[in-house]
Amino acid sequence: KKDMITIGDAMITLNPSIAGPMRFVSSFDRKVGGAELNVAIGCSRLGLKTGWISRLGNDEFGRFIYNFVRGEGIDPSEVNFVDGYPTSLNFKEVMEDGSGRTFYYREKSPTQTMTSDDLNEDYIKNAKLLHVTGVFPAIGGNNVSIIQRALEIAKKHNVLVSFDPNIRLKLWNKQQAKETLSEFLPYVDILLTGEEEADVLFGVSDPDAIIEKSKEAGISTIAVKLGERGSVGHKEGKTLYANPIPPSKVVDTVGAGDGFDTGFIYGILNEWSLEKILKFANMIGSMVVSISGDNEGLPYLEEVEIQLGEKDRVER
Ligand code: KDG
Repeated sequence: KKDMITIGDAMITLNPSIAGPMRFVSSFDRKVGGAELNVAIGCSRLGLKTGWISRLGNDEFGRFIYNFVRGEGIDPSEVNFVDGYPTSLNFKEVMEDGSGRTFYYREKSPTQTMTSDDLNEDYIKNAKLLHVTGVFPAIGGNNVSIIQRALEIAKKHNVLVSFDPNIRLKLWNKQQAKETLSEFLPYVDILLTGEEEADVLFGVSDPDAIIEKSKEAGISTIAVKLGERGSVGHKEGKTLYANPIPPSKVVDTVGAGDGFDTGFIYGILNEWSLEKILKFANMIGSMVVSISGDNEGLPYLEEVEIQLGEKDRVER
């Protein structure tokens, strides 16, 4: 049985070799990105059994991502290569303070060739948790109905559902995002959201108000990610605020939210207390921003334990 599986669209991420406006960047490092895949990578590094459902272009970049996924120990058995749809690209601009912009080349994503009939019910049934986000449904094709069907299968078999709205306004507008993602909420057990995304979904951005609205939508476990201000969690009727854990250095903020999700999911599957989960998830988010790349900073379990002071680090 898998601990967590996800459905997502991945890309070759081209990370700039220098900070500053992209028009002056002349070389890029070839990396891998994709919000849902990042979470699978993070969970796998923590020691969970993971799987990723996707499609890749039948090309060199597709092969590279496939092998990367395998190298991270993620099950790729529900990933197929398709002709005529090149593997997507994402060029990143990163400023000196770690903030930045992304430029997608993903109008014809290989995942647009999938339909909900391609979903393997047994595969979903045999997972403890299904993680979905707002990126995959924003890609077009049949992606909305694929997520809808996956959620129905998950509910039917009591598979936990975690959901990160991950609203990418370069892919769709707020109205489209709200209409589509609101339909998913009745299936969600764990909501992992930022304040701005909650504002799109619920029209509120204060953590207490977000928690209220989420509960009205039937969601019992909630995390509100506040970035450098920490996070607020709600579980079993209890709401807690967790202090931020400042990173050693802010290098690249992309992927911090995925890192938080990874830690939160790990804590839920291990039935930890909310306090412990929030601290762990905040720590992973903080570790991710100190390293360049969308998922390179996602830590192995032992590295988090060392950072949390639970384990000693032996250097030499
Ligand atoms: O959350 C990080 C992702 O956003 C990044 O790895 C790639 O932009 C991306 C996406 O759409 O998945």
